[in-house]
Amino acid sequence: MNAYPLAKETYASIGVDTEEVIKCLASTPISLHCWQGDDVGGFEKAEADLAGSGLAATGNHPGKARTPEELRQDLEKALSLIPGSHRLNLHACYAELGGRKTERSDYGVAEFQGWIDWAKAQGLGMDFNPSFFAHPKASSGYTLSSPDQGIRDYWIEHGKACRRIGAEIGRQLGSACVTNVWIPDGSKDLPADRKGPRERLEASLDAIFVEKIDPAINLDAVECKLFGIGSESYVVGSHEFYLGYAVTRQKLICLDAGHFHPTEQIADKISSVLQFVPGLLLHVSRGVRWDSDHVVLLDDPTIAIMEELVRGDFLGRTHIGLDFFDASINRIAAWVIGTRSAQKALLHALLQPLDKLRAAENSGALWERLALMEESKTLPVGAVWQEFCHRQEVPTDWMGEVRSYERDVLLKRS
Ligand code: RNT
Ligand code: ZN
Repeated sequence: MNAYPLAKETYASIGVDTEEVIKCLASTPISLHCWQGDDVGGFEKAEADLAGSGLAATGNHPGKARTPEELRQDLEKALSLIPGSHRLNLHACYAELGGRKTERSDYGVAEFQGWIDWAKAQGLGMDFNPSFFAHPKASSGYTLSSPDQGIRDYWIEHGKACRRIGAEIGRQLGSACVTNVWIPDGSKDLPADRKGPRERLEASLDAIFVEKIDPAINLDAVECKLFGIGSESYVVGSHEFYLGYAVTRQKLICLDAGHFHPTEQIADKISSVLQFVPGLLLHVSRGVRWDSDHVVLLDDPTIAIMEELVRGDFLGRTHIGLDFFDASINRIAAWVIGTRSAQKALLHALLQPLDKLRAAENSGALWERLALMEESKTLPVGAVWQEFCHRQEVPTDWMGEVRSYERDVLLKRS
C-alpha cells in the first residue's frame, strides 16, 4: 500500500507541493563526520589521546574502524542506508601517512589523496578540519592562543596547510570545501588573563587566513564553544569572540548545537548571524546535560533549526554538518540514525504551510498561526519520507542491513 498519493493530496490542500519538497530534500547534502566511525581516533598513530582536548567519546561497542579502508567501508555501508547525496567531513588527523612521520604543519594533499579519490568515486563532496588536538603540541591545553610562540607557529602552519588542502579538495571535487577551525584552548580553573589568549588567537587566525583562496574551492569557518571537559572556566574561542571575528573578517560561522548553555538552542541565532556573515556551518548535534555529542534525533531543537533554514530561505548559505560521536552503540547505526533524523527534521520544516503561517501572522491571527503549527505536526510526514527513501532506493529495513554488517564485518574486527 502506497500512502504517498494521499499524502500528496493532503499537503496540496494546504498549499504545499510535496514534489518540490522531495526535490529540495534530495538536493540538500548533509556532511557526514568521519569521526563517528572510530571515536575521534584518526590514523596518525595507534591510539589517539583525547585528553586535554575537551572531547570525550564514551563506550566500547565492538567493531570500530582501525584503518582508513575500514572507515571508508563503514561509511559506504552507512551511506547506502541514507537517502540523498551527501558529503564527507574529514579531520586532518585522518591523514594517511603511509608509515612516514610527517608533522601536521607539513601536511599536503598527498596525505589526503586517498580520501579525495574515494569521495570522487562515491560522488561525495568533502569538507575539512585542521586538528588542533590529540597531539603533544596541544598538551598544554593551548594551541593558537598559546603564550609560546613556537607552539603558535606550529599550529598556524597546520591551519595554513589545511586551507591549501581544503582548496585542493574543492578543486578536485568541483565543490567548495568548508574548512572549519575549532581549537580546544581554555582553562579548567579561573584564568588570571582572559584577554591575552584572545588577542593571540585573533593574530594567529589572521596569520592562517592571510593567503587569499577562491571561495569557489574553499570556504573558511570558525567554531565557538562555551565550555569543555577541562576547560570549564574559560574557553578562548567563545561565541562573542568568533562572532566578532567572523563578522569583521567575513568568515562563515559554525554553530554547534552542543556549544552553548545546556538549555540554549541555536535555532534563534541563525537569522541573526546570517545578517552579518556570508554563510553558516552547522554542527548538528545533541547535547544531553553537557556537550555530550549524542546521536541527532528528530527532536524539537533539530526541527527548530531546520525551520529557520527554510523560513529564512537560508538553505543556500548554510552548510549542514553533523557532529556527534557515540562509542556505545553500533557506529554505522549512529551515522544512519543521526543523518536520517536531520533529514527528517528538514522534511518536517519543508512540509509546513509557510504561506498560511505567514498570512496568519501578518493578519494578526495568532491563534491560527499556533493552530497551523500544531496541526501540521500530525500530517502524513512519514508517507512523504517513505516515498523519498523509495525513490532514492534506500531499503526500508535498514536495521536488518546493519545487523548483518555487524555480524559479518564488525564482529570480525578484534
Ligand atoms: C568540539 C567541536 C568540534 C569537534 C570536531 C571533532 O567541541 O564540536 O567540532 O567535535 O571537530
Ligand atoms: Zn562541533
